Amino acid sequence: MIEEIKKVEEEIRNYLHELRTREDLEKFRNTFLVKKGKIQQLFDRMRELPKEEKPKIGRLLNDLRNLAENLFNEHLDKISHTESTKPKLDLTLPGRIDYIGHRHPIYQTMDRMVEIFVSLGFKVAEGPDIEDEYHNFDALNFPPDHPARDMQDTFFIKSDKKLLLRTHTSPVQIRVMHATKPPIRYIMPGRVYRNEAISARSLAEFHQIEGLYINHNVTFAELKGTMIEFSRRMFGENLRFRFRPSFFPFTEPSAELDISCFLCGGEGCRVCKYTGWLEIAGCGMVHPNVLRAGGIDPEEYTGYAFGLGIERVAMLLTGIDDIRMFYQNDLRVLAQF
Ligand code: 2NL
Repeated sequence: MIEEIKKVEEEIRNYLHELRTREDLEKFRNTFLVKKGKIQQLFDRMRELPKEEKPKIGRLLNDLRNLAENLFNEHLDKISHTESTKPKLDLTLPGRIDYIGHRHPIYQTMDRMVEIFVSLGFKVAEGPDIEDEYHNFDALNFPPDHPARDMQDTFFIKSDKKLLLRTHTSPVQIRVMHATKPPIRYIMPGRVYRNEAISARSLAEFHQIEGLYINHNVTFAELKGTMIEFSRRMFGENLRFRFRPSFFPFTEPSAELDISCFLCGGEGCRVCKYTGWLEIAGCGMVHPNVLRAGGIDPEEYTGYAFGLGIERVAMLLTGIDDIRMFYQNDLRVLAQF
């Protein structure tokens, strides 16, 4: 009998390491402390013992029961304590969805435009935001007294009268002309700067994409074909087109491209200001002076060029009617696109 009491005591002590959860504790109780448990079974067998042995065994069994009860209570306390200090985890709550961000609508628009021109055979070039007067104005056939050169229109770098923030991406085209021989077929997307009053329609920093194609016998018909194909892919198949005569110092002849309003189909609406037309690009045949400045002989080569404002296109495609909204970083606006 004493042997068996020792065995159960050992069992109880070995159990210690396994008492971690309420379930473990419940198993412990069911094994040792309930009416049919191992300790009570030993108590029951006291009946068979000779009278003299009963007090001794009785004491041993009481000690054994106390040991088991104390261990049970100790661990119950421990488990209750960790349960009450552990942060409550409610597995029925919906998960938190992290907002991981997305491309800005201006750059989504720019990416789409670049993608279309690349599919038409154009390569992409980039250049510095800080330019000199030569690349930004002189090489582009701006006369010395042209108003765009004025401090009112252009941001000059204070420390150096010759340096400025580029007012268009055209200086990159001059750099490409110097760096490569025709055929040249490049687009230049990028940020440009003009000293303008900020309003719903204009900002002092915005984005442009320009294109340039120079080869033997390039004609205005090819310019029209490229602009029309680009417009169909960007804005839709069922468009009508209008090339209106215009003027830029760097092209001759020059034109402005209108597409029929893709919102009202040309019927007239708020976006097209009830004209049925949307102005989307400027373009023309590269002026011979510009080709010469780029080291290309205008007797041998001709070329076309075009430019589009990216914010303007993004406004048409998103329906945002105040250009400042693109740069206020309000996610209630930007996350919609
Ligand atoms: C507009 C008009 C245009 C060009 C940009 C260009 C560049 C070189 C030579 C000739 Cl290097 N032209 N670029 C030509 C016509 C129009 O942009 O309204 N842009 C938003």
